[in-house]
Amino acid sequence: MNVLVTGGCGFIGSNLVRYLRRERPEWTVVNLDLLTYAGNLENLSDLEGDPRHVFVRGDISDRSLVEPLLSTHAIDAVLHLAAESHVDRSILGPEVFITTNVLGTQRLLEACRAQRVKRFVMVSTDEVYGSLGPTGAFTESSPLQPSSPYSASKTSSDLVALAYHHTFGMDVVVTRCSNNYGRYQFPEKLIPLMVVNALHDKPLPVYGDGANVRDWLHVEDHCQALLRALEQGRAGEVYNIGGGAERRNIDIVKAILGLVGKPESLIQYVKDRPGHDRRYAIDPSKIRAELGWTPAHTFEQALAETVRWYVDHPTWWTRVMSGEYLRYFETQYRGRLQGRA
Ligand code: NAD
Ligand code: TDX
Repeated sequence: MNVLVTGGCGFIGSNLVRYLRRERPEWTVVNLDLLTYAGNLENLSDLEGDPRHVFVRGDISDRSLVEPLLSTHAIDAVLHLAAESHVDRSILGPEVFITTNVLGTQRLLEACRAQRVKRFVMVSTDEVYGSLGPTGAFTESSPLQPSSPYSASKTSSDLVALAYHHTFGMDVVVTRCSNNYGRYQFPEKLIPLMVVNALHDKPLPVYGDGANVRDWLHVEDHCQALLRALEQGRAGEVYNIGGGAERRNIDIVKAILGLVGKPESLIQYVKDRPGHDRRYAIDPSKIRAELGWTPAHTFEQALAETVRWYVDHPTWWTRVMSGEYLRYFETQYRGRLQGRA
């Protein structure tokens, strides 16, 4: 079996490429990634020289690249992860989110249709459902009410993928996962950002009152769910993926400070994210019942291991945070810290 992973040099993509090489060693994994600020070949340095991991630098939107790639490598299935993935960036500059996530996904689908790819797994997100009140959880039939330009672009691409199933008969499976954590996550997202700031004794910017809730899932559990969706998912179906680990942001930040031995005085409550979703929670009954998937990691233990990994890999995050990210960090957080809530 030959699979194409798009965005395989990003956080989840690199963990997925490694997971597939380990769990399905006979497969060839072709990794198409543009290497934006979020994509790093260093995330896969341990696979250097592996003949069954083929890296191709390129844009999912470039059909003149993608179609020959699909045919040359006789791609059977695509796991589509490439995207602009950060909500705050989508507020600062929405356009690339529409270009990559919506148009890029449609072009990729079209290339796959032309090349008769047998299965297309669309990696979507729980953010398509919008925000929850204090109780309840998203099911696959919850209304789609995205709040941010990021989540609106993901909702659009998720629906375009389903439209390719309904209209053209393509074999498409959509997954909607909750917040991931683990190694190789770019330090713009909550957990690695807080670790890196704490290690530098910099302020930890908590948006609003810090009581927003996310449902956390270890990235390897997500990878396992994606493999199940690829191998056993039913065409045209949507599968929610979630870990049942709802936590308030402020509790995670305090836990991280405890793990790295830094004082809570580093916490700074800052102006809230515009349109900030209050709470996410996933009902994973469908994927449990149909695909037999359950997460293997428990949050507190896996969070401690994750934090340890960032503490032990300063070279990794120093490198990925250099250049463009540093300029972004300066513009975004200087403003926020001044306008503290
Ligand atoms: P990431 O930002 O770490 O990685 C995205 C990757 O896509 C990068 O390697 C980047 O270089 C690549 N990329 C961007 N534009 C591209 C283009 N035009 N062509 C080719 N490659 C391109 O993102 P992530 O957190 O690993 O998320 C991966 C996917 O999973 C995304 O689709 C995201 O929406 C979805 N998702 C993420 C989470 C989460 O918690 N991180 C949760 C649910 C779903
Ligand atoms: O500095 C911060 N301070 C803060 O309070 C950052 C970066 C985040 N937050 C809050 C905002 C959210 O409530 O922490 C929570 C998590 O924020 P992010 O890590 O930016 O993730 P989120 O916005 O929830 O989106 C993530 O989960 C769903 C991923 O980035 C998406 O790609 C995925 O689809």
